[in-house]
Amino acid sequence: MKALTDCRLYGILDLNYVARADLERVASAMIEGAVDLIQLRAKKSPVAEIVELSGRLHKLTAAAAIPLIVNDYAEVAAQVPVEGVHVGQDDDSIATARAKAGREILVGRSTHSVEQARAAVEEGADYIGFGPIFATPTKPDYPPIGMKNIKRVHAEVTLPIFCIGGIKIDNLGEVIAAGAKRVAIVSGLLKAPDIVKYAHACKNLLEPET
Ligand code: TZP
Ligand code: MG
Repeated sequence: MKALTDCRLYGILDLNYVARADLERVASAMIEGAVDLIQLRAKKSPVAEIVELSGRLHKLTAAAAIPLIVNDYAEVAAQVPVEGVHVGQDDDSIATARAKAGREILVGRSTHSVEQARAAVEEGADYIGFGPIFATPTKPDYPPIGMKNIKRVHAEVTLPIFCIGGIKIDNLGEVIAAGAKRVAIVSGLLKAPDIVKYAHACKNLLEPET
């Protein structure tokens, strides 16, 4: 399984953008495009459905040695051999997420400020999301935090940091120039006419890490 520290491009499969029937096709395209880890984000689905969908996805991600992370519901990790869960500021604590999974998993935390990023370290997160960098229809209620603190968060937090929110191939160069080493992309990837090409292009900008 790919180590988190080797991951630069985080692809998020959000069911607001992908039909359930297309899940495997889109995940395969992400994998072919060299996405390093994948999250299933299914905000409107009951846990039983997330269990079912993550089980389907895990067959593909495991074959490609790519970690699969489930958004919000750590209890899914007790039923499906996903590699991790991702929790937001209003979700379970890191400790609760680990307890619900009942086994060793990766736990990621969404953060929206340098202070929250530092708190996530204190709490024992394995990685953080940092954003939204730009305004995004995927998370419309969160004000964008901009690029100004990207350097600072990297100076103060040594966990893997995935900048997120409104990141597209067209602004990825700027985000990297502002200090980002890793990014998570939802709509940019999922709405791309050719996901494989789009992912490869993003990955090429992110590597090699210095
Ligand atoms: N957390 C902060 S911004 C965001 C999440 C889940 C959504 C990012 O989506 P997109 O479509 O890549 O802007
Ligand atoms: Mg959440």
